[in-house]
Amino acid sequence: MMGSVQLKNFLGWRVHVVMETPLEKALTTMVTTFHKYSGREGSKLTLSRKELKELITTELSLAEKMKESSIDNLMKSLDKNSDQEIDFKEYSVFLTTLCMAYNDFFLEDNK
Ligand SMILES: [Ca+2]
Repeated sequence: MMGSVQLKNFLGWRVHVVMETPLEKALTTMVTTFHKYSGREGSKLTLSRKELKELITTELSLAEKMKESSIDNLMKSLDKNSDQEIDFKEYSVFLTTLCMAYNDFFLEDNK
């Protein structure tokens, strides 16, 4: 039924989902991907270095064979408050950076 509201149980939260558009689906993926990894060890709301490595090497094909030193550098650059964990805000900055790189590729391809 068009416009119908379904209740989805995600991490125990009751989320109302009304006919998700592609952009909304992308946002949902960005959020759920974070939580898929953040819940693996330590704090459930942040990514440890190990969780960050698992996320980027599994979810980003360009990072599949990233060197340990590159992961260290990425971790250092994302961890703005230097608590050795990547919180959702720090992860959002990472996604924004990726988004801008994708836009640059898009503009380059459409010249
Ligand atoms: Ca941090």
